[in-house]
Amino acid sequence: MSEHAAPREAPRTASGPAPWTARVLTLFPEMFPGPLGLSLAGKALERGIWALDVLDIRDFARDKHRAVDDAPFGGGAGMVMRPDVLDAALAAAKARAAKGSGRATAPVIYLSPRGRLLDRALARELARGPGAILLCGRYEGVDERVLEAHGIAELSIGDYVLSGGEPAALVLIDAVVRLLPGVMGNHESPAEESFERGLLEYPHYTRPAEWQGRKVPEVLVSGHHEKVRKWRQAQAERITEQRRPDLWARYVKDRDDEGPDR
Ligand code: 9WO
Repeated sequence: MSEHAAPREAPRTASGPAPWTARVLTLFPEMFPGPLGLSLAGKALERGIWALDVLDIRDFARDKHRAVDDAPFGGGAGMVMRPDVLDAALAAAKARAAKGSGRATAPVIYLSPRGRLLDRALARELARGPGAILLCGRYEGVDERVLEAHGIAELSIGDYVLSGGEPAALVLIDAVVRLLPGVMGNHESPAEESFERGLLEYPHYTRPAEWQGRKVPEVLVSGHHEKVRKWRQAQAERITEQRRPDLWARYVKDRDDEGPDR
C-alpha cells in the first residue's frame, strides 16, 4: 500500500453516480440515522459517500386503523407483521432503488436471528454492491410468505434476540459504510486492520508512558519501526490463538495456503 496520502474525493453532486444506499423499512423511522449520523459514518453521509432512505412501514397501511400487524394463525402470543402492508412498502423501496440508476439491484435483507451470520466477508460483499434494502421486523416477526415472495435473504448479527431489527440494521450499515472508498483516511485503511487480515487487534497504548505503575511495553517507545511491527503481529497472533481458536484455525490455514513466500 502506498505511503502517499490519497486526494480527498470531491463531494458528490446531484448529477453524479448514485452512492451506496441503505433503504430501511421500519416502524421506527426516528431510529435512523441515529448513531450513524455521528462520527465517521455521519461525515461520510454528509459528504454523499453513502445515502440513507428511510421508509415508514405504517405509511403503507391502507385500512382505516392503519394496522400493520395482526394475530398469528394457529394462535399464540403477540402479533405478526401483515404481508400486504410489507409488500407495498417493499414495492416502494424497490421502485426508488431502480430510479436514477441502471445498476444492479440491491439485495433485500431481513434482519433476523435465523439469518446468515454477518462477518467481514459479507460486509465486503455488500460494500461492492449498490446498497441494500433492509427490512426491520417488530412484534413476533413478519409473515413468512413475504420473505418467500420477495426472495428475501435473512441476516443475523449474533445469537441473541432484540426487540426489533433496527439495531441490527444500524450495525450492518456501520460495518459496510466504513469499507466504502473514501470513508476512512488512507492511513487507517480497513485492509491494514488486524481483523481484515484475520486476526484480533494487538494491544494499544498512549501517554503517559507509565500510568498507575504500569509501563508501556519497551519496544513501543524504542522508535524501532520493524521491531514494533513484529511485536504487534506476534501479539495479534497470541491473542487470536488464546481467545478465538476458530479465527486462529482459519488464519493458519489461509496463511499456509498462500505459501511461505508471503
Ligand atoms: C418476539 C417474541 C415474543 C414472544 C414470543 C416469541 C417471540 N419471538 C420474538 C422475536 O423473535 N421477535 C423478533 C424481533 C421479530 C423480528 C425482529 N426482531 C429481532 C431481530 N430480534 N432480534 C433480531 C436480530 C436481528 C439480527 N441479528 C440478531 C437479532
